[in-house]
Amino acid sequence: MMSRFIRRAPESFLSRQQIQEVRAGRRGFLASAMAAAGGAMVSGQSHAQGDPHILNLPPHSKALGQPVAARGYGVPSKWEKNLQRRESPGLTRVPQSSVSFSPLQGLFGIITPSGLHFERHHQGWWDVDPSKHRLMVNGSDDAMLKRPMVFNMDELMRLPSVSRMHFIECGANTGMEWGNVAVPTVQYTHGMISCSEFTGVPLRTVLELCGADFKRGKFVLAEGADGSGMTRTIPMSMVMDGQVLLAYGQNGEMLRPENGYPLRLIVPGAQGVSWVKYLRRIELGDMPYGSKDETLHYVDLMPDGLHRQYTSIQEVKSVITSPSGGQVLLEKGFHNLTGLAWSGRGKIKRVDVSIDGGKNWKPARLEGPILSKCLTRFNSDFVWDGKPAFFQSRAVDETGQIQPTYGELRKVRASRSIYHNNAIQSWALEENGEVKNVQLS
Ligand SMILES: Nc1nc2c(c(=O)[nH]1)N[C@H]1C(S)=C(S)[C@@H](COP(=O)(O)O)O[C@H]1N2
Ligand SMILES: [Mo]
Repeated sequence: MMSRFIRRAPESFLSRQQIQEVRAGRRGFLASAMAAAGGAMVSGQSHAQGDPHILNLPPHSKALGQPVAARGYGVPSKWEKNLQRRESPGLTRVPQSSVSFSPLQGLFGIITPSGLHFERHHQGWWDVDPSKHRLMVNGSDDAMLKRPMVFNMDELMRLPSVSRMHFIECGANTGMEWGNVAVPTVQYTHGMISCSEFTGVPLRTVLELCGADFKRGKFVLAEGADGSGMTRTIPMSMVMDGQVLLAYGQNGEMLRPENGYPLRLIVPGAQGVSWVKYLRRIELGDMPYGSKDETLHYVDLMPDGLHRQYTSIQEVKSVITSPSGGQVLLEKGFHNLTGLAWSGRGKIKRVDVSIDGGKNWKPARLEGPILSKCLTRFNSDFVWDGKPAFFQSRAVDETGQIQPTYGELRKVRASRSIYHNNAIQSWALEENGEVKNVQLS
């Protein structure tokens, strides 16, 4: 539901004239806003204008509602149609090799509804028949893994399972800001992150079952079944503590096809590309594999002209999701600043918020649960006096890593990267209430 004080971005319910009406404090705002949202709240309107002594109940208070199980699988309210994952126009040449961004500005808490999870496909998505899907586990030589095996989904789902809440962030999230492109909304600056409860079998369990040599085996190769030939090297140091999962579950049900149904790799803290979807093979080896997606792509161009490889950890980062770019504050007075913080190295320890572009900071309230390698929700009070402001958030993780300013980040990384931009995001609030994406160093 829309807040009375914030117009949602970017596909707003309210026209400029309606915003003026609210500012002028005119009654009937609610009715016109609801009508603009796509439906007439007829009785609401007459309620506001009619005789206050006559109880004029809306139809939903006077008649029978919809029958039970009218929908075998529930869907969001028709009033919430605005909240969609969206493709950034012109970002890629074909829609099969593209990204859809999660609408962070309209989400609450830390779990991303599965239908709004961001998508990144290198070669389009598939709805793979789970009865035909197989996972092969082998070694780079016979001694590396004593019992190579092929599992079907039933066999994998019989094994001891765990459920864990983790974020997944594409390494290219916020990538356009390296060039200070200043895309308009938080959906496009930070929407390649989502967070779910995943269920599956620890990869370590399956490797043990197959008789893996954990002394020689230092890396695994994960391979997807789609046409992108997605292969990534995962160091066994990540696998050994049981955090890497062969997952089939997402938010209490099977994975969505867009997210790799029926099987994907979960690599908590690592960039999205390592979370191979439609997972069909795991190979244990003693060297990094140097596949195309870790030598040509997913490398960071450093100031000295060399590329950094295998930088997979998503460093500490945060963003204020509301108010954020494209939104409009309709009134002065109290507003709740809310946002998300995360770190690929563990738990979030603290988030500070600034309303003056980083001159002064105050700690935000962290909402529980605060979990490792998971999104953390923060909130902070803001009383708007009508003057311009610059909203920023700065996260610190349990290892003591602090989110850098653009100035600090560019000193080390320069400006020609695509991936791993974890700089502090700034939103400028203008006197007319409009919020815009700006880059402060
Ligand atoms: N098989 C396969 N796995 C893949 C990809 C892909 O195109 N094919 N894209 C990767 C990238 S770059 C990212 S960011 C994540 C995105 O996961 P999602 O689509 O579930 O959000 O999946 C990764 N795993
Ligand atoms: Mo990605």
